Amino acid sequence: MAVDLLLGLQWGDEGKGKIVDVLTSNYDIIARFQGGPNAGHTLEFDGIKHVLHTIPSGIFHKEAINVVGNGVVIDPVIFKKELDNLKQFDLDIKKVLLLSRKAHLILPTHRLLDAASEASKGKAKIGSTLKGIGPTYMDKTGRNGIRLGDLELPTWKEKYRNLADKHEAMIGFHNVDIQYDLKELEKEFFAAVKELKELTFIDSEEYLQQAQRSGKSILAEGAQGSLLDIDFGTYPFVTSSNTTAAGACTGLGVAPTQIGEVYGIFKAYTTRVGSGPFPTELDDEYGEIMARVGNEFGATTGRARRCGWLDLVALKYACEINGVTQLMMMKGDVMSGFDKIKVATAYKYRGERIEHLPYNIEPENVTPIYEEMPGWKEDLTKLRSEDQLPKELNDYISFLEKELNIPIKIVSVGPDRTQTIHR
Ligand code: 2SA
Ligand code: MG
Repeated sequence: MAVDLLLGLQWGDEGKGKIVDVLTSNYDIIARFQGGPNAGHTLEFDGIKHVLHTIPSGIFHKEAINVVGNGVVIDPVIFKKELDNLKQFDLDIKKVLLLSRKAHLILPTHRLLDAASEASKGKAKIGSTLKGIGPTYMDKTGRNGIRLGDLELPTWKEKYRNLADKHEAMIGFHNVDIQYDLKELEKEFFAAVKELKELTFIDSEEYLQQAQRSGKSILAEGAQGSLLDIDFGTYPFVTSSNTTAAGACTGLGVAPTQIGEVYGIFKAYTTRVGSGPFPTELDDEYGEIMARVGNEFGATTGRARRCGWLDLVALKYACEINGVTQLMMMKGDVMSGFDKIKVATAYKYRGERIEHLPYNIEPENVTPIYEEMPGWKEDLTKLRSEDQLPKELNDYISFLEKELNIPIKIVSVGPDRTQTIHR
């Protein structure tokens, strides 16, 4: 059986959590392959909203097995809180949640280093979620990291001490005023590690290969979005992992030849949280409505998300990098009542029209060139089938399908599981 991928095509918050939840009934295993508690995957069903950070979005379906892959970074403290929130669901957590021994640990000092690094950058800060993501991946690639599997060894505390001491010295180098009480943070950390060690650790690459051989279906769940990819995103305003399709191969131990469908999720408009260029960003009433009606606030940090029109130049780029085979369009309902809808189909780049994403998309280099079409008036949130969609929305969908040359298979009309139209 192939491994299918589900990826965000913009700057994150496309609605991955909801769609994984909708698709989970088709899969035996849901696996996260990168990122960590910087992610905020929101699921809504039975009138309740749930936000997951590190735990895969298949957790609410009792039959699904959820794997946290080697490419993920885990903060035991946040993980413990997520587990505590799940206690009300009566899950056999040791059975339905499996953690890769090769996943790296976020230490309290990684979080402090993240804060120090951001503070030292001043206005040029990345706008990170301050969850210690960058410093943890730095220790991974720098070959200093502590992995989940290390917790099974008697020497891990020694390794921890050496690394934490080094981090403290590094915090000093940043020369910023970061207040902290490491003893307190460590108390919380060690208590959380103790609970983490109660869970099931596996060699996840081996587990997933074996699962495939025995005919199990696997869905790999991406976090953040393609434009936040460490290689292909708007560097340096990116996260520290490969959020694109290739990240699923390295983050799970799945070969490229084993990848099946690549589901690409995008919003009918665009949002971005944190710093960095955003060519179609709006500072007008349309952007204000997107933010308000779309409830565009960070699911992890609560920060207001920046909003703008759909950027097809960037979206095409993401579809190509990921090899997207099916698209899913989210939040069209938010734009109901707009008299017009705009889509950037090209950029004016240093005076010339271009249709690809250039190296530098800072505002001084890039101005979007828009196509405009009429909006739809109808409230979409109660619609449940394709034949109920208003003509203007169908025209918008057809336009995007033609431009991207990929079918849009799901149109989401609200956050709830049931507000999902299959085409
Ligand atoms: P980090 O913390 O080092 O990964 O931050 C680097 C950049 O990546 C962005 N980033 C995100 N963007 C959108 N959504 C994310 N998850 C949360 C959510 C974010 C939140 O679902 O809303 O609550 O603020 C996410 N995680 C990282 C981040 O904004 C930086 O630009
Ligand atoms: Mg999110």
